[in-house]
Amino acid sequence: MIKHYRLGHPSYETNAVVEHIQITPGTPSPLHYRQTTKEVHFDYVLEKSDIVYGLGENLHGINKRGFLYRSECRDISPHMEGLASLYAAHNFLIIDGEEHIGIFLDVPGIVTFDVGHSDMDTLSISCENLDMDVYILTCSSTKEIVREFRKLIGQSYIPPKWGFGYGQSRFGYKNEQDIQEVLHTHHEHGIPLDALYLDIDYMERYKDFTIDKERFPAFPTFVKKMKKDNIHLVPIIDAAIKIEEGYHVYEEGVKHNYFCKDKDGHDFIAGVWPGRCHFPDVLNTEARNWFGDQYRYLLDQGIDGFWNDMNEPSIFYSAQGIDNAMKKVDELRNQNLDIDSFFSLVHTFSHLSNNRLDYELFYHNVDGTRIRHDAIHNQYGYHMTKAAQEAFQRYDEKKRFLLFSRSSSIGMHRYGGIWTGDNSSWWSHLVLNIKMMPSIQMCGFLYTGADIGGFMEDTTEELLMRWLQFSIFTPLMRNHYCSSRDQEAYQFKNTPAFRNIIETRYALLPYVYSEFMKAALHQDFYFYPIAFDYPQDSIARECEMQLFLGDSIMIAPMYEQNATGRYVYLPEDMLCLTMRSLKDFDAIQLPKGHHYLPVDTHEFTIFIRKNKILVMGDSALSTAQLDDTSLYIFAYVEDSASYSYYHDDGYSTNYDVDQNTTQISVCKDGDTYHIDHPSSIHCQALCIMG
Ligand code: MIG
Repeated sequence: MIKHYRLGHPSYETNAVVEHIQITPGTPSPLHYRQTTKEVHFDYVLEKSDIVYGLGENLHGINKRGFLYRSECRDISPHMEGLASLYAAHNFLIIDGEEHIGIFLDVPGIVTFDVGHSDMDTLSISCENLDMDVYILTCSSTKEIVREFRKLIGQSYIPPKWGFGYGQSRFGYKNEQDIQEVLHTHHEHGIPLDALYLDIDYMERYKDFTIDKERFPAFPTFVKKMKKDNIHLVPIIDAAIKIEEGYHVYEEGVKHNYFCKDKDGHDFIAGVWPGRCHFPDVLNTEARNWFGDQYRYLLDQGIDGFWNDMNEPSIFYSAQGIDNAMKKVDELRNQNLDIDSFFSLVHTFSHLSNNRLDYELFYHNVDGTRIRHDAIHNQYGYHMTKAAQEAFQRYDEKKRFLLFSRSSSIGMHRYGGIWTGDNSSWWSHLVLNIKMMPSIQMCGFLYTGADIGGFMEDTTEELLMRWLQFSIFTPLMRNHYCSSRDQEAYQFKNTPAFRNIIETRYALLPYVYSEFMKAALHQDFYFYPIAFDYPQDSIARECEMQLFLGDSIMIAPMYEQNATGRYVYLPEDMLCLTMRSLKDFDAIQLPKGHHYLPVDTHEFTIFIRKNKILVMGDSALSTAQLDDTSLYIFAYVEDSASYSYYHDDGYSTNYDVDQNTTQISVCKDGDTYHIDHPSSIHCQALCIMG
């Protein structure tokens, strides 16, 4: 059951939810409501065994207990343990105990979640915005809560199938030759690839919707040439527009008042990549449509995928901030700097970027209503992405476009996916990646992934290999970095092992894609915690380094340097595949319980659940060359197993039709197995045990 409460008079419509639910008077029970003049608080006393799930893209574990979180979209890195927020505002959490309670705060401003940080037994949510909608979901299970919540917020964004292929990216590829070379080397080593990403260097001095003519002299021809090799180029788009006479995006924006304003009504100036910039007012319908239409410049040249960056929005400095800092320098020049004055000088500069106070300096015109940015701060990335996706649909409503964003809040999940920003090449960030995936997906963002290998700092062969082994399961599979050590899959000694891992991703695509599509279309599950299916199993409730993936499998990634094996807890009997490649694997039936499994550096495991089927196919150099009608069957069959296999053309938007799903089943008949499948699909048993 979902109850909708309204506090105060929310004047801004986030459109996070798509279902209309009548308002229940009063305050959101069973939360304990308190209000001070400055804040509202919702408290809830946690039992020792309660788990708190959710909060999407954030730090720490799957169980959020013990820490403080803040929904405040920020451009922040490195992602240190002490942070309270990253780039997103995902205000949904679940209390899982005797009762199952889902809480969604539909509010565009900043919210703080103290999940047993100040008092280990108290969940305390606070918000400076006194006007908001609160949804309380009560269901018989945690899984049901997630399903109901996802119904409430509407269908998740569905990317084209090539968005599930492997992508390579670097903040540092400079020109056509660099890109060409990266493609060539992947292919030389037989490593599949679907996408090459263009970071800001493709632009003319960091101006959105321009292409540097020296670096890419014949861009449309280059795009076509890449397409022939089944490679999609995916350019980055930044939130801020450079102030420059003659730059048409700037001039049009000024002319039509499409930029955010300062308190005096002038276009607000913020320093970002290109220097002084304006922010398109994507919360204004007309400005949003205009901004979205700018993507046509690239669409017309054959581009069909984008990543939206810096849309928290990130501010290096405001005019006012830099002015104050410079004044401070003048003031202190030639002075004796003691501990106080020295650190105050340092502080002035170190707090220039992404300073909360700068968000109080500009205003949106929300279709006639002037709203100061800080009140709706968490909506900016969402609306930049909405701008793009709506424009793509106007451009070609029959086609899917790849789109993911750095900043997000709930509601945006209908328009695009997210990547998890500037992580580091640390083992702890591989762990964070694993734990973050199910939390993000609970909040509706199904299409997601991290920068594989780590964005900042130098990766190592072992870290990248383990990270890739996990990432063959994530919807977005992109290696992206900015460090000086080359990080492409062919840069290390054991290239064949890297190829095998990425080939296995392509072999897994029939399953990965089928599970993703079913999850998106039916509010079903892609990644989810083991405890969701075993809420009474006290060990399963604490398992965070294993995940269920869809209907048939569990994964238990390797995540430690020098480890050649790990403990795995099976909440039920399973068939364990230890894989080196699609056709080089060992299979062993394991009973429910604890196991130590050897998993050498070039190996990874997949666990098939009882009476479940895993479908795989042959790998190919790109998703376009995959044959999704010829499947290998891996199955653990005690008596019979069946699988709903979803497949489609991978690019059109009429995906929600019954013909796309077919049934495959395996029956045990004495010592033999019989596979039942539609005649349109060819099935071959590769490993069936039971
Ligand atoms: O200030 O475009 O998270 O993926 O490579 C950094 C350069 C701006 C941040 C993104 C990262 C991207 C980088 N961007």
